[in-house]
Amino acid sequence: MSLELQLRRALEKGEFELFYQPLVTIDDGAIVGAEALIRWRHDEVVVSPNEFIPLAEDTGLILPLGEWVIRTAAAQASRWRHEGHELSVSVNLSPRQFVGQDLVTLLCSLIDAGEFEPGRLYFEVTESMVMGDLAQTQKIMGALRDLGIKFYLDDFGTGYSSLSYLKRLPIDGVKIDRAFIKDIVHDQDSREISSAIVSLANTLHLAIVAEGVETPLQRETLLNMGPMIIQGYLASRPVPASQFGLLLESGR
Ligand code: G
Ligand code: G
Ligand code: NA
Repeated sequence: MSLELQLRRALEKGEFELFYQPLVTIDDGAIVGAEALIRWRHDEVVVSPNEFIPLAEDTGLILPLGEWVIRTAAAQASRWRHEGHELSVSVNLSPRQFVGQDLVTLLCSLIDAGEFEPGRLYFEVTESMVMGDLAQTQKIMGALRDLGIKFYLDDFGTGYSSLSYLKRLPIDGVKIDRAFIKDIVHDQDSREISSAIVSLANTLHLAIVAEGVETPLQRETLLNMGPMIIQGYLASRPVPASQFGLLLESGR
């Protein structure tokens, strides 16, 4: 069976699952968010999205798959909220979803179903995704923002951001790419770039998330740059929702 067909079957059979990785405040480690990361449980093996997202994008399967991701993440955010946990949930958008899917209609249906908390769902978009047709991007992001969606600019620092975009689009925060965090302790360039991103984000009143924080020393280096949110193996790997629930319970 082709991988494409296997993916279609997997969607019908409910073999996809969202894992969640905590976003925590750098100073006290409080969980303020979760990034939803898709997994495929296939023949008892957990398959990484790197193995199937590119194909899903090429074949258009990313549209139903992406809709499932948004619905599932929004429902999970509501569940946590009803359990008394104040956190946001972010999902990754593919470029094709951003332009090719009626995200506004989808979100309206979630709002009607009571499965969506305005202000708690973030879409993670990349620089290349939003750098095309500025008027079109402003229209899409503006409509979604009006419905209560927030935006993180993902993998920040690796693309070609025109800084004016940061001001002209409704972006709430930037995620510093883990390529910079990886060498931040020993490499002065990585440290200076990270520090420059932090200054820029502070100037523009954007939230800052440092990705891929794995060690206490990386955390300490970032702590010197000011308040921010960190994400990475130091706090936790991405885990199934049930396990994430335990992290939330132990954090209170
Ligand atoms: O979770 P992991 O680090 O293995 O994810 C690998 C890549 O897959 C990351 O770049 C991540 O952004 C992407 N990815 C994970 N989940 C989703 C998803 O639901 N939709 C899209 N479009 N990409 C995802
Ligand atoms: O930004 P993006 O969506 O590409 O990032 C998500 C990816 O990063 C996922 O594949 C996730 O598993 C991975 N990831 C999360 N934390 C860490 C970390 O601390 N170290 C490394 N190497 N990868 C991480
Ligand atoms: Na992401």
